[in-house]
Amino acid sequence: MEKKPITIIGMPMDLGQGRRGVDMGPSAIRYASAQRLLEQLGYEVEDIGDLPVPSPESIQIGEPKLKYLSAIRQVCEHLADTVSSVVERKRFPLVFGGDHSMSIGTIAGVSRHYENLGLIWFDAHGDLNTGETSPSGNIHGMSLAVSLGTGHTDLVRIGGYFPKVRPEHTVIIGARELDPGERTLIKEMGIKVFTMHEIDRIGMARVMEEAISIVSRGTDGVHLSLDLDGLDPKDAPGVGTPVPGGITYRESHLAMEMLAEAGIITSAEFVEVNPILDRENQTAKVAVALIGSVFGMKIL
Ligand code: EXY
Ligand code: MN
Ligand code: MN
Ligand code: MN
Repeated sequence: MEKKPITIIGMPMDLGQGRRGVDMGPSAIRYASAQRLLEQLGYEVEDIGDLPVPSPESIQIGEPKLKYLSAIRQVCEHLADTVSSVVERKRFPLVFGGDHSMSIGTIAGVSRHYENLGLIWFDAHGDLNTGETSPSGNIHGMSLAVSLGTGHTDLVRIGGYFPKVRPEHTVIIGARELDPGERTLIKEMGIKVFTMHEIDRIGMARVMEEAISIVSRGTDGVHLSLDLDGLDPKDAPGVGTPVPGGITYRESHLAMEMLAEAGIITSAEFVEVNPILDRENQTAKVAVALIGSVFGMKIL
């Protein structure tokens, strides 16, 4: 990967789910020395700080099937503009979360600069629900559907256009908890999902070879949306929706190392780090180690 200058953006989003603490994720990742590691790898790095997010106590929850819809829309519009200006300055946007609803904004801000954006969604979940299918009304479980153009119009239209990405340029890696509505959408849209079953059967190296080929075919950029709950909770305990039987620490590093080798990633976000649920900042440290691997840190 060329050593493009990097801009870190903190996105303390916690309105997309109900467990307090994930808004401290950006601080936890900074505390695990993300910027220092990237500079040691030879990158010029700026950190523009955290974007503002209203506290859940200070606003109305709104429609129970789309909790905090209006505030999340406003925050994601601001994030989209901020990310877009980073891309315009020919810098690499690296966003620290915050819950996964923020990716609606990140992807809106990135995809306007590409004809066809590829997307790698590393996650235990599909994040493919809509207000109609969601079991929780939490928008962090809808963010991939929204980026694919499916969901409430106030979210789908963020950035002023839709869809942001197409199913044929999208892969999900690590899924092991999918709701009925998500399974239906996966079939309808033909989204490629490498569940934990595939990872166990064919191995992460083969999964990544296939995933890299899918997301780079016919695209001019690739976004990595890495939800730390894609890893096994033993390796990443500090997440709001842990699911046992996840991707191991080494499998996740192999995935990042292969992405670095392929040199295809043009923007990235690391989300769902919740320090309140963590053990001695372990999950933020894992996030930083994975950031190092995707930016070219090698074992030897
Ligand atoms: N599928 C469940 C829901 O929609 O509520 C759980 C979603 C968890 C989403 C986390 C961010 O990946
Ligand atoms: Mn907050
Ligand atoms: Mn997610
Ligand atoms: Mn998840």
